Amino acid sequence: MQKKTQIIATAGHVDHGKTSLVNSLTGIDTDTLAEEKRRGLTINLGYAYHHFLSQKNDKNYECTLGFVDVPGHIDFINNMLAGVGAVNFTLLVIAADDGIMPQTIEHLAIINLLGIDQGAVVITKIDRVNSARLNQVTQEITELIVNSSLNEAPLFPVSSITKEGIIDLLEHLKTQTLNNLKDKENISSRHFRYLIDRAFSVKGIGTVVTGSLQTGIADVNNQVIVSRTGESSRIKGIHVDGNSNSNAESGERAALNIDTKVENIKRGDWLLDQEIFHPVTRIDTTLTLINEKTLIKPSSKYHLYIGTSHHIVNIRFLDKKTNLAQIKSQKKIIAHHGDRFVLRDPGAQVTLGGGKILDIFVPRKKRASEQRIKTLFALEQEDKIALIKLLEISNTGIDLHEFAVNRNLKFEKVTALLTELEAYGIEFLSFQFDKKESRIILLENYFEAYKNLIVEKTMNFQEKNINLQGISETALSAEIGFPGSFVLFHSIVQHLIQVDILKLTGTLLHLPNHKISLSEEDKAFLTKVKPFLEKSGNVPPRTRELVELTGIPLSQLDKILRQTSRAGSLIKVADNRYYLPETIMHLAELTEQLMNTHAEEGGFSVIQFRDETGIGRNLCIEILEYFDRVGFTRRDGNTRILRTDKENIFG
Ligand SMILES: Nc1nc2c(ncn2[C@@H]2O[C@H](COP(=O)(O)OP(=O)(O)O)[C@@H](O)[C@H]2O)c(=O)[nH]1
Ligand SMILES: [Mg+2]
Repeated sequence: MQKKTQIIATAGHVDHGKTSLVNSLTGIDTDTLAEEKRRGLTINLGYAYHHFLSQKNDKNYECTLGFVDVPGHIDFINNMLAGVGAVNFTLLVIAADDGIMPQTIEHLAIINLLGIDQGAVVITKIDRVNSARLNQVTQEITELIVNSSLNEAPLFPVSSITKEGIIDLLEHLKTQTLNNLKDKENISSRHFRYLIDRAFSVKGIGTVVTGSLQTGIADVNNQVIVSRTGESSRIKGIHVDGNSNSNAESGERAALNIDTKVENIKRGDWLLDQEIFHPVTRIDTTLTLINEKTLIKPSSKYHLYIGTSHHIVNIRFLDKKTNLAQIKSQKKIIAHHGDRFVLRDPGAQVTLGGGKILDIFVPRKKRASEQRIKTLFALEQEDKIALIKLLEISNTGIDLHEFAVNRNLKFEKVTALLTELEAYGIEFLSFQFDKKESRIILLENYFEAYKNLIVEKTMNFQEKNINLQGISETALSAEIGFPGSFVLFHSIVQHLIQVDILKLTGTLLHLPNHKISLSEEDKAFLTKVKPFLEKSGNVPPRTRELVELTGIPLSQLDKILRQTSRAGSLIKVADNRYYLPETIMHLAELTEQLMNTHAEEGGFSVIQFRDETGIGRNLCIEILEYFDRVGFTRRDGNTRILRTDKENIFG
């Protein structure tokens, strides 16, 4: 039988009858703590379930109404935020006798900031008032909600003492559950994300967490990441309100037994798929203030509530005219596009505002440039529109891996979006990199503009430097002032080589028809020098040694060596050492083998390179530094890694 679940959080002022209402609806008392009993007041989140079978269009459904009962008292607003932070449906509870009170207003503001637009308003304690009072309070509530996300929510007058109105409310909630087409999209297109509200240890079973699946599916034996530590952990068992299950889906609450120490987990942490684990300290967001006059000071520390977690952050508006802001947190935050947050003041006394996460990949520079603001506006849109708008404005392309992680999209979903874009006739190029499945897409128009510029600059260079074979990739990139990443420029150049618009000789780029002919003198020189270089293999003679071997005077030899290397016939590795291109190619091949052997360690050292090639250490360093310069390798501390295939650099 198909399942349908609706998780509902209560909200409203203390003593207005939230806990009694959940009890009337489910028969369960959620105030279970001794202190809660003694004080007659909810402190921590309480959970209660109501199960029922239902039918729709001749189909049977196993349905669950899950209630998260939150505290109304101002002292426990943290817990209230954690409760509503995990749901998309709320019951705003207001007592008929008291009417609208401070936490009624504050909780409604929070619901509004969290963008919760599904829910009902429940007027409780109607047994205590006459009909005139009920009409009056109904009128006041209608006026209160009109400008909030609950403006379309129905009103239910009830009494938990006489049970008047309870059945009507329950029937309404049941219908809502059935109509709530469980977000199939959230299950098929998005990775597993699970928000933790409790963690404890059970004798003989181990660590158990309870919480809600925000997206995706949990299956027994899945490996998931524990956000606090980044460690991988196995799901050993799944309980959906009391019953052992083989899986749980987006929208459901579930208890998971996981293979991790309980000390590693707290309320507010996440379990998530490895693919989307990306903790950050800077996030770009929208920010709406409840009171427009509130001054947000970049130097103040604010309280940020997101999901079921709490962080101390700095926040600043990126642009005075917009509602775009940047959050900076000392501790890492787990968030994804579209997540809502609430901001409270430095003393954690008042709710100031809230907003929506736009981007967890914040650029290090130009954080509030015109281009960045445009990008953030594009990011406000839903997936497909955002992709189209980003393509239009991104002259440095869109990194699809980042796009997918930011939005918690499976890569298949991104690929499907690209197919849709193509069907619309939007033309773009897709450049693939070594990182698995990662790609940058670039609008055709931008590519064309770069192509024309590259051809023009290469031609100019050739005209000005008639005795040079071509221009290096780095020089060309600087020449056209390429605004994007090294990898993107490299990919564009590679693409132009493949379609015969550019040609690579040695490490120099030129137009295909461009050839420089060596002077007779240079040719004679090469014929004379080449045998010495060939004979000496991986360690060619230094310039001074060549003087002795060839009998050509140093100053003259130096000049000809430089000239022939500019023409691409020799490669200058150090000031006093020139290599034949084929020897460099051979060393590059050894380097690739070395990289393969040491892939697991993440790179190779100078010593390993020395042992592989049999070349002395000092010369090894010179060769590797040359490889770094031309973009074949990259140094990272004591190790080196390959940046690209040797063919891309050495032709
Ligand atoms: N007369 C009357 N009292 C109620 C009703 N609902 C709750 N109460 C009482 O109001 C007090 C606070 O209720 P509780 O559910 O704990 O409120 P909460 O703080 O919003 O969870 C308790 O003494 C309840 O018995 C109602 O519908 N009618
Ligand atoms: Mg309560």
